[in-house]
Amino acid sequence: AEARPRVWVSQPLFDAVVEQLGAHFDLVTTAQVTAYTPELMAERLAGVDGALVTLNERVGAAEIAQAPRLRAIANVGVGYNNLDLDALSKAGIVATNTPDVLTETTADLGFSLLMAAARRITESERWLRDGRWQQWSFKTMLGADIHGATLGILGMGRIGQGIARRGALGFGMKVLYHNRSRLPEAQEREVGAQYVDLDTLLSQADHLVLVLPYTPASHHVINAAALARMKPTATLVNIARGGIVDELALADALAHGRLAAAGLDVFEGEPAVRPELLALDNIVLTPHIGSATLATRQAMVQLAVDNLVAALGAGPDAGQPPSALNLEAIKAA
Ligand code: 8YV
Repeated sequence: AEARPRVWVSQPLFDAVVEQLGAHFDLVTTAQVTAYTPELMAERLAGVDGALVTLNERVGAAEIAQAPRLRAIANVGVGYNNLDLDALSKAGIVATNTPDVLTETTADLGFSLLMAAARRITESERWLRDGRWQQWSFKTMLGADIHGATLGILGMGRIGQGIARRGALGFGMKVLYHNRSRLPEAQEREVGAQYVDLDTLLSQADHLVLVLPYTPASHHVINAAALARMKPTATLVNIARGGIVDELALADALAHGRLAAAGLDVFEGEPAVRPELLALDNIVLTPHIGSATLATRQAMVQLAVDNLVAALGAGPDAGQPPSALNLEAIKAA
């Protein structure tokens, strides 16, 4: 019999999914690693035909060069800045991600962070638990309104549109957005958002949510100059990738009253979080849980598995993974 493809799974998965993978592949599992070095990644990828990876696992040209058997990388997550798509395409390796299944869950978390930051919920709770609530007062923990405010969204993909709908339909917000490309008018109407340039977005938003992919072009888009354009009463929420924000500039703006509050689910050096951010009270910090509900995580892993099975030539979608990122680029390479 022909040897079954070998597949490396980088993180412990749900049992039902492991069983499905086991039906098609010989599985290689390894202990969880916080930060892979390129050497260790290369070692993990060296003898396998496919891999199921997360945002922690960087797959670049150096790693691929040492993985002659590798034919497919299934990324669990919609963002794939951990993958060097060019290098993968040149090497003929199919890369896939997990869009759609996490859209609404991640939009929920974005809105939660916005509300928690603007209404100072976690700060209030710390204060209460510290025993500092001596008496009710008119001026205790005054926050900013969500309803009726102007919501700015930077990045208008699926998740951005989910945030826009929540703001426009649920909270009566005026929704402005900026994106690499403008949405068709009908779609703008459907999500209730209006296109503006970046400068207008920064200066008019009462609350700004970042939901754009992390690329060289979006590195530190929110830097000191961008923060200076924002209202001092504004809230900033980042549910995209940490590197989009200059965290030291953000900490400085929050510490000196140039920005009211922030909610961050992602960090430049995660899982490490800068002490400058941890020191602030007007910030809500969550450990990259945007897609973290049981149903959504299961759906993401299932989609990654379906992709991997198809990419390695098995199952009903053989050769046509449901969310491949580079089939065209491989053909062109
Ligand atoms: C994932 C995410 O938890 O989808 C993304 O882009 O950041 C999260 O949903 C993460 O990517 C897991 O690999």
